[in-house]
Amino acid sequence: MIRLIEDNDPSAFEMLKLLYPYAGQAFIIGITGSPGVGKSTLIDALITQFRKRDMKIAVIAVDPTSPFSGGAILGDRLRMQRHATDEKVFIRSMASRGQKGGLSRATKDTAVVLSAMGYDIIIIETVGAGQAEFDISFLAHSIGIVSIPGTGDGIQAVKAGILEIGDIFIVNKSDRPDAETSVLELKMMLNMRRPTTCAQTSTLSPNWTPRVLKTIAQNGTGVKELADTFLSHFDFMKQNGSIVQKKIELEHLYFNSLIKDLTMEKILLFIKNSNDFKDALNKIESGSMDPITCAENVVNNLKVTCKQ
Ligand SMILES: Nc1nc2c(ncn2[C@@H]2O[C@H](COP(=O)(O)OP(=O)(O)OP(=O)(O)O)[C@@H](O)[C@H]2O)c(=O)[nH]1
Ligand SMILES: [Mg+2]
Repeated sequence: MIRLIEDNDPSAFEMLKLLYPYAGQAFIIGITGSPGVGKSTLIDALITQFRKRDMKIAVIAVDPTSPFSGGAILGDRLRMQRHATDEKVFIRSMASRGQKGGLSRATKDTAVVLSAMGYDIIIIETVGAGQAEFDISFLAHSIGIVSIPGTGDGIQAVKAGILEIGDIFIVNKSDRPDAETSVLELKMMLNMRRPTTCAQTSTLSPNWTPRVLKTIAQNGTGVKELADTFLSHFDFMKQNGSIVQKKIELEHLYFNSLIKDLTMEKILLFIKNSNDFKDALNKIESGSMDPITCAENVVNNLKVTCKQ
C-alpha cells in the first residue's frame, strides 16, 4: 500500500478512502532537528521504551532534503536495526521522489495506512522543521525538537520559528559539555515565547507548558522520561479535549492539500488537451516564440468555469 502511494498509483487513492474511517486512533509524534543530532538513535531508544508498554510502533523516516539521500536513509534504518525482527515495530523510509502533492502528502497518506493498521504510535523523523516543502506541524499531534549542546541551536531555533511548534525540547548528546547551559538557554527562550492558542496553525495545545529534557540516546539515559512526557502530552490533550481540535485542524490541512493537488491535476489535464497548448508546443518547436511567452499566453487564455 505504501509502495502504491509512493508510486502515485491511482488505486492507492481508492484504498485510502476505504481505510480512512479506520485511521485516527494513533498518536503521531514528530521528531525533528538538524542533521546528525541523534534523531534516529533517539527514536530507536524510544521504540524500546514504548515496546515495554506493549505498544505497536511505526516509524516513518522522511528525508526531504535531497532525492539522492540513500546514505542518510540507510543511516536511519541502521540505527533502528535491532527492532527489525520485532513484528510490532514497522520502520519505513521515504525520500523525495516527486510524489503527487510532495512528500507531505505521501507521508500523511502513509500515516493513514499505518494508523488504520492499528499502530498505537507513529513516529515521523524529519530533518529540520518549518520548511516550505515539509512541515511536520501539519502531520503530528506532538512535536519533539532535538538539539545538541553548545551549537547555538537555541538561537537557530528562534530564527527558524521552531520554538513556536515544539511541545518537547530534547537536548541530546548531553554526555557532552554544556548540556545544562543549553537546557537553561532553551528554557529562557521558551519563557519569552508568545502564548499560542489551539485555533492557530500550531501544534501547541492550550496551557501545555513545553518541556525541556536531556538525553543520551546512545545509552538510553533520559529516554524513559522522554517517552513518559510524550505519553503525558497525549493524555493531557485527550483530557482537555484539545486533541479533537488538533485532529480537526490537521484534517482541514489534509483536505486543503488534497484540493490543491486535485485542482492542479485537473487543470493541467485540461490545459494539455487544449488547442492553445498544442499550438504553443508547435511555436516553441519551430522557434517562432519563446517558451516563456507561450506559457504566459496559454495560462492567460484559460477560462475556468465552476459548476455551482
Ligand atoms: N555522544 C553521543 N553521540 C550520539 C548520541 N546520540 C546519537 N549519537 C551519535 O550521533 C551520530 C548521529 O546519530 P543519528 O541518530 O544518525 O542522527 P540523526 O539526527 O538521525 O541524523 P540524520 O538522520 O542524518 O539527520 C551517530 O554517530 C550516533 O551514534 C548521544 O547521546 N551522545
Ligand atoms: Mg536519522
